[in-house]
Amino acid sequence: MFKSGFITIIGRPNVGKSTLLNQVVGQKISAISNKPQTTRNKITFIYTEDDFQAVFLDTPGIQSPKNKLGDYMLKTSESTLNEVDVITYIVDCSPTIGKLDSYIVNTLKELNIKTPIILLINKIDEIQKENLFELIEMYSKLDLFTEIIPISALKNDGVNEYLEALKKYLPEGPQYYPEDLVTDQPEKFIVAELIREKALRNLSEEVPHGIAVSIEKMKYRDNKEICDIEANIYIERESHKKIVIGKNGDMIKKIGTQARIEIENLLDYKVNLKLWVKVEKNWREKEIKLKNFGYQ
Ligand code: GDP
Ligand code: MG
Ligand code: K
Repeated sequence: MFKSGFITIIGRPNVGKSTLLNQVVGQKISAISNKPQTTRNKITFIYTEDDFQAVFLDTPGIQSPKNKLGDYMLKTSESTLNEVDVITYIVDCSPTIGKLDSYIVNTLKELNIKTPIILLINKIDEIQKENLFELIEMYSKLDLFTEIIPISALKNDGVNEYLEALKKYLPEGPQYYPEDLVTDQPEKFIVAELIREKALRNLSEEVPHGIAVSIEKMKYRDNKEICDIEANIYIERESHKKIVIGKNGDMIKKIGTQARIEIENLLDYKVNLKLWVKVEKNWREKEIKLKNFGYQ
């Protein structure tokens, strides 16, 4: 019997959702950084074994909506909860349940969701065993989860147990995607995510989330193993331009080099990457921009 189905991953920013998904599909697709809001829209990852296929939606972290982007992120997360076969809720090893997690827990309770919820307690590489038992007890008391599995997404610890559990709760179903496909996102989008990740990683807190990347050109040269890519990095303030470009262009070069290496790995092509920095005030507030950037 073949099993298949859709899984949504929820959790507040930075608990390790993207890291887990990348670990599962074994390829870097979703942008990972230590800044929240790195993941802006639904990304589909596909994991296939002989007898099951799991299709994951990497949703943005749930948070209280502050502007249109936040609002959009919130809606995407909640709307998927009732349509999927399994909900995976990730928390980290914080000793108490914080504000955002309380909000998520309450939302799940209020919506009275019938979907099985697997709780993953992530980053167990950062705590002692004794503390882990206390955490498991604290979460069991909520009486909300079908399974509670401690993992370290980073160290690939417990990820197989998670996949086994998933398989249990997936219904009988068809293989939706070819077995060698790991994502249904267009290449351009993945390339933009990689560049955005490198930008976020290298820039200090001064240029937080007011960054978007659009791929202006992506073209494979005929008969040559080179792909020419041109991308714009959008920032919100003129004053940020200096920071992103850096002294003598050092910062933008660093971002470009790091991104190029990963894109080359991903595409298996030599890449000629050109980056430009553009100021676009308040792009977060403009629905139209969200559409342009492919967020809707
Ligand atoms: P997301 O916002 O939930 O998608 O979180 P990310 O996957 O982007 O991870 C946020 C940060 O947590 C990154 O710096 C990761 O390297 C780190 N992280 C993720 N999983 C683990 C883990 O199992 N252990 C530790 N120590 N760090 C982790
Ligand atoms: Mg993420
Ligand atoms: K993140």
